[in-house]
Amino acid sequence: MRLYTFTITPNNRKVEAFVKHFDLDVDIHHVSFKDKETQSPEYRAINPMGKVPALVDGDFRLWESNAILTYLATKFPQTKALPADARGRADVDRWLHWQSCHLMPAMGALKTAEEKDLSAVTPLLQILDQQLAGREYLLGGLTVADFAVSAYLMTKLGRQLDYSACPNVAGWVERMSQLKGFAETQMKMPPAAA
Ligand SMILES: N[C@@H](CCC(=O)N[C@@H](CS)C(=O)NCC(=O)O)C(=O)O
Repeated sequence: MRLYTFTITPNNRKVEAFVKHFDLDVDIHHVSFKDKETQSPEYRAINPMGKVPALVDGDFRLWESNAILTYLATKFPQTKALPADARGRADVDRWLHWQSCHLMPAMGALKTAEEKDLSAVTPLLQILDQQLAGREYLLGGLTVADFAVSAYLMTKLGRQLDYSACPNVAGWVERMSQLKGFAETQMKMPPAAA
């Protein structure tokens, strides 16, 4: 199984962190944007969107980071990162969709807005904070949803948000950052030029 990735973005880091956290038998390939690798016909045959991440498992080619997360959790049940019962699975799906339909656009808007308008992000953090009250992870035990959502709050922008009104989120992001997978995918800033 081979994962095509580019660690620095949250959609990639969430999957790479999952693989590393559970030491999954997955070959990690960092694509070269400099060489326009994702635009090559070979890569487009894997992901016609020309984006990362993507996963190749034999003749199966999968793209969309959250689909990759649930596929890996299904293929490697020892991770216990995807509940098998209908409600548990639906709960995970809820947070995966919430991340891609709500959190990602709200964070994306922050990047492009001239005036940083937090009005879209603040209510989302409050909802997350309520969910995390009394829980170590989003659904109690560690699931793929924790990887998908927390990766967005570990970006440079995510780390700059004000968490004073949502201490449960702050504690959870800190716990997630310390997990092996996220610690190993921490991007180091290059040393400042002399
Ligand atoms: N919804 C997709 C988003 C994939 C995506 O936009 N990947 C970006 C990096 S986060 C990418 O490959 N950008 C390079 C490009 O568009 O050329 C997912 O979750 O996998």
